[in-house]
Amino acid sequence: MAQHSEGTVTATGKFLTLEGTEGVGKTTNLEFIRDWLQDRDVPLLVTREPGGTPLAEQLRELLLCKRDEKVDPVSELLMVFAARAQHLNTVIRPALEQGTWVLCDRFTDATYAYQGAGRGLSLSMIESLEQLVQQELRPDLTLVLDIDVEVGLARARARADLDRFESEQVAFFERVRGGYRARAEAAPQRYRLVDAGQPLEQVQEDIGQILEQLLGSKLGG
Ligand code: T5A
Repeated sequence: MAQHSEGTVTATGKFLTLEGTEGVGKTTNLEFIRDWLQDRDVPLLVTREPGGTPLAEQLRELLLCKRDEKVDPVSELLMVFAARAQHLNTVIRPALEQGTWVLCDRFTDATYAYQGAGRGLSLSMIESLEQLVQQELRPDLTLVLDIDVEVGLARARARADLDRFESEQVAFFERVRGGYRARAEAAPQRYRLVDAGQPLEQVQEDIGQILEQLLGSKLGG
């Protein structure tokens, strides 16, 4: 169940999000979760943030590309939420309302972690935008893949050229990781922290167990 702007609760698909710092293995595990759910005939839409619509993907490019001009954190925050409004209202909400589950690679927890804990923007500023853009809609379940920052960055570096966020200093990612962990600890009914430093097989074993619980309706909204 997900709660909607009118305050009514309707039968909808479940809204799952996957989060974590750089190199944590989100893309790898998103594919695992997709296959796991599809094997059990769950109607599923897989999408990502920033992005998920043509306009939001353009905003993603603007956000990620390296540039000489320093990007103001509030400007960054507003671009993230501009992309989110488009994505939420044209893709995510309609899918959930049709009973389709949505699996999203990052969502607003990334904003709290990167723009909040990482850049130092105030919680109240982010909460105001979250309320404006999402009203009452929140994920039913958020998997936070957690890893030592240096290990994750080494994986990210080995994979591809670094984007604007990935080029930040280790201290920035330590704050981001702390932001994720604090949110997960504050609301254990919605979040599951997964040790992503383990061998991939064990990470996926842990994720599979969480999904079993979700399908058995022991988790989520
Ligand atoms: N952002 C986003 C914000 O600042 N605010 C916001 O509100 C939002 C929504 C782009 C950036 O946007 C910022 C945060 C981000 O910096 P992104 O593209 O989702 O977001 O970010 P990435 O971190 O680049 O995500 P990816 O999914 O592309 O990379 P990952 O998580 O690094 O995942 P993956 O699967 O490519 O894994 C990296 C490598 O590790 C290996 C994989 O094979 C791969 O080579 N690996 C493992 N190796 C050993 N053991 C394991 N258990 C492994 N798991 C994976």
